[in-house]
Amino acid sequence: MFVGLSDPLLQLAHGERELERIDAVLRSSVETGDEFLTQVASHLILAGGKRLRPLFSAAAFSVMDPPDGASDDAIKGGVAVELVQVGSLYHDDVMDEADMRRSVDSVNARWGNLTAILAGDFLLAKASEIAASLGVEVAGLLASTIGQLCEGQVIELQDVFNPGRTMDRYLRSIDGKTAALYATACRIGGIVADLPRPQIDALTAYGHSFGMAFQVVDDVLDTVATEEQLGKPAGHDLIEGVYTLPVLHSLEGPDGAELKGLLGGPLEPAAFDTAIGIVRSGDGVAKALVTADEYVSDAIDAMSSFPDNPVTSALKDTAQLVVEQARQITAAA
Ligand code: GRG
Repeated sequence: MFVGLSDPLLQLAHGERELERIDAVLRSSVETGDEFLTQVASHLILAGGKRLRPLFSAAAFSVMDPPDGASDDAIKGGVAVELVQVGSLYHDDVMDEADMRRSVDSVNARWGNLTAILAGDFLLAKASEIAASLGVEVAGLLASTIGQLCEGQVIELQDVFNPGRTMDRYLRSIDGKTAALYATACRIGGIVADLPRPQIDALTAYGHSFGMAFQVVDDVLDTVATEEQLGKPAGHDLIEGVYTLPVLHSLEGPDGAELKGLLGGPLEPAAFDTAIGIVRSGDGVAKALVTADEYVSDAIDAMSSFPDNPVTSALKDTAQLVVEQARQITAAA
């Protein structure tokens, strides 16, 4: 999913080289004396992933376009963020009993829940170790971000199978579970570049708004995209009782009462087809995409205090692409 979203960052002068550096540090960070733990901890890292968050750390470092690109510390900071991302996916797949991730078996499907939880913990520990090597501020920031991820996930959990879920609680949940990590990826790049505080805050604001747009679009795509496009089963959120923005808008639409009658508990296959049909055919998807557009505008505005250069253009282009891709997939669905 989100094919090509990293392209603007990879097309920068140092982009491909920075991706290679990120991958090398990422792989070596999960090598242990225990062959089995190394295999399990590397599983999703080797399976793929866009590495968007570490690429953001590198780009944030380079926002004034230094000739040599990102420093080793910026790469390490990005790797710490990616390890949190991957660790949270291990845990998320246990919670959701998911079988597939990054188009391969999930860790829990291959080795069981206990191994997946422990390996996820191990990835968080490695992330913390790397963050600590970058100083107290980065270590504290990463720790509080892990806390925000958990808070966002807990808000979501409390609202499972609740058709009365409010948009405010939906937004608070995605703020914690997704936007916080993008904000931190950008912030770490700015911190290790020793940028002035207002610039670090502007990068953080960019990452936060980008992350909000990203998750809204991720939720739209779960509703409209195919299993092949997603690399995991489609309509998963609805099945799991996670009612996201397109569903919440549809509940307020003309077929809202019928949809509400179907939701609130596990769905039989026929009821699932009806429910997802209502969401796809109404204006809930379009309304959610308007919200995503607003966050993209906020992300671009946050970059306005920086000079025009290839790095700032690439960050703005990446934000634009999130919603453009979603509109293309939605139009073709
Ligand atoms: C253990 C840190 C920790 C947290 C526990 C399980 C949990 C609380 C949080 C999970 C939050 C979660 C899974 C959010 C979804 C984030 C998301 C949009 C993932 C997909 O990101 P992409 O599309 O995936 O960037 P790739 O594979 O490219 O990295």
